[in-house]
Amino acid sequence: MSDKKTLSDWAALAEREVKSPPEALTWQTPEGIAVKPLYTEADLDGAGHLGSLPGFAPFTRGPRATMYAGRPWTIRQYAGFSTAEASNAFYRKALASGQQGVSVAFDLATHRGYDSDHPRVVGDVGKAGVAIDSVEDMKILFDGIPLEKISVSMTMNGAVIPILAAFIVAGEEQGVPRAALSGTIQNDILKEFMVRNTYIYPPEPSMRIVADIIDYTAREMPKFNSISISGYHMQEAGATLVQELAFTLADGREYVRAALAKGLNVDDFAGRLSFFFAIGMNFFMEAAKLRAARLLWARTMEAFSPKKQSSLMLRTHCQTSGVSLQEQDPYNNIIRTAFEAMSAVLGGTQSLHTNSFDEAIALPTEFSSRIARNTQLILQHETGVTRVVDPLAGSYYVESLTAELADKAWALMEEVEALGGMTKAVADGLPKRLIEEAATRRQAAVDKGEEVVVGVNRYRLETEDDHDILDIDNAAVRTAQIKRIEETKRRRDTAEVTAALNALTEVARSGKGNILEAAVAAARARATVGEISDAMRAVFGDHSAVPEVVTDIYGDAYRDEPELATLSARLSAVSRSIGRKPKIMVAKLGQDGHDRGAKIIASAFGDIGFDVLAGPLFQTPEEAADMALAANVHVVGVSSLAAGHKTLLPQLVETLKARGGGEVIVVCGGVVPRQDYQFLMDHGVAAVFGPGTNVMEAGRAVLDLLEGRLRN
Ligand code: DCA
Repeated sequence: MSDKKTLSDWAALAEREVKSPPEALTWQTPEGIAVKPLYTEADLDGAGHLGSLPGFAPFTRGPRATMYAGRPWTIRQYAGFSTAEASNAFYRKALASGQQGVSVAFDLATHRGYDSDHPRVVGDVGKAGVAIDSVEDMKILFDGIPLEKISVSMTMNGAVIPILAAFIVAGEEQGVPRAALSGTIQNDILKEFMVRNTYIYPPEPSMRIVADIIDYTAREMPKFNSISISGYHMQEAGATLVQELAFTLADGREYVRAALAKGLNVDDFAGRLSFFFAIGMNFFMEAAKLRAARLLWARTMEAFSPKKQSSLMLRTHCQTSGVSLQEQDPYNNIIRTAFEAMSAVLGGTQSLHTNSFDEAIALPTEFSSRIARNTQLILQHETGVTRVVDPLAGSYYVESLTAELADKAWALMEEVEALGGMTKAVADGLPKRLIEEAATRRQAAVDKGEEVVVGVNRYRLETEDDHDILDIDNAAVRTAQIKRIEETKRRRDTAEVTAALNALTEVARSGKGNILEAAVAAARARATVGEISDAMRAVFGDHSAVPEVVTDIYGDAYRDEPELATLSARLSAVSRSIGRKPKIMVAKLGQDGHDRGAKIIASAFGDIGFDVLAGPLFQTPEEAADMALAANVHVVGVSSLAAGHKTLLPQLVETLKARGGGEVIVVCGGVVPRQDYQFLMDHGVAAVFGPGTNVMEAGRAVLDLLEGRLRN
């Protein structure tokens, strides 16, 4: 019995097993990849990337020859909350327990270049990250952490200049010259305009800032990675893996061009460009994505004719997916994160953050952080995955996925090139639109149960247990920060500060000199983050985006479903009794720029038949109330993802009442812990939609409220 079986033999056998041709088992992924139930050698025909070795271009199999066998990836947990003191204590404890690098999460006030005493950021200070106002805070943040040994990553894009400047000065004052500082600054502004929204200035001056940082670090900080070109937030905003791959690498290409335009030599900076990807639940495809990313980056960089091999090398950090975390049955998140971490490691990441299981609802507690960290320690020490380089190589499926992802992403990168590069594509809105369409499509698939999420749309618990969450006393943090700002300002030499800030403004205005260099002098003189940001604002101005909403994606997915027809009929009845379509304003308050949820709601509610007004980002409660009243809306739906809800929602309700809008129904959705629902209801919020809410259900609930108002 040695006759060799063919694929047709297999197909016949498969058909007998499942009673339909095996093609029926093909899975169409959101990337447009048809994943078949079986891969064989035949699938590798034409896959040109095979046969390379790790450590050599194009680095598909990994940037280092020995990979984790020589040195495992860096366990780098992203963290930061409340004050510099509290975050410092957290880092020191984490480092003592096995963490290997630091990664700082800043609060949204800092991200957007506001000091903690600014009236626009009352609800944001210390909430979703640590509040940093000057070098004084930065020194406390790294107190007792030897900056010549521990590499520090800082997720900062908007206020990247004052933050990096403060870090450099904190190093200096710790006795570590900047040349010895190792770490990474995110400094990736293009994806901010696309998805994350923590920008400050318009795209053009923002690109100059990126290039100035690359220039400065190339000259002065040889161990520091000048940028972390990030796809993470694209996937979080709903991008497919092909979109994440293509737009991230296209962003990278744009930064290379910006640095070259400054007159830099490609080999002087390319080796210090780094990347950052999300790792979601599509296990093999995520690993293949990292392999494809390295392959494509080498191809992209070859066009710039570098001499050094390291200029072609893609090195990356990864973070497990935040959107894959669920509020319902949250211990499932530990399992999700472990699989995602394994996938990142099989893909060959250099550094990894594993999410804590409670991050779908609040900042991680010490307990949940420990489990997240231990997930990586167990991977490194107990599973044996570190022993062999790129163990998935040669898998028919994974190699085929690597090739297919690379081809599709390259085609999308070419589309971006045809538009004139990523800055132009971003201005044109193409990436944002494609990502928002993909996000809305996915939401409809989850709501309809086509995509199973355990504990959410299947196997849901009858009752959910309460879990401890970390709640920050935002008012206390703000008071402490304001006190330190006042002290810092009292002690400094005002004339020196003014001169340094004026010099910075002049560098920004004239286009001559390096912005970061000028900012380091200002930070040293104890100018605050807000003052340094304002010194550039004076020349560059603020960027403001016009919210756009995609249409007909959610509605199309539900077109043949009776649910939509029932809802639309109810909506028409309400419209008839009030003489117009019910109008809802979807609002974002404070500095929270996470707008995936708001965009999906605006888009889906529009498709259901509501008259939708999409509010701009960064409104104060007062501004949102004024806009809602001027537009005569029936409902304001606030989307809150950055923990500002307990401060901002009550202010909105109060302002509406005070200005004659007591009738307006206020609802809230997003990352709101159950523990806070009653507080919000007590402060006039009519309904709260937590994570995992089905949009159709939210639509029904809002109609219930409207009908209730009509009856009374
Ligand atoms: N054998 C010998 N040396 C090795 C090996 C090996 N197998 N693997 C790594 N190394 C070396 C590296 O060359 C590097 O030294 P170098 O900087 O002098 O070249 C050092 O060990 C550290 O390794 P690396 O892989 O660079 O890991 P990290 O320092 O953790 O940097 C990177 C990872 C992605 C490049 C960085 O940008 C980063 O940490 N990003 C984090 C971004 C982040 O946290 N974002 C928050 C959301």
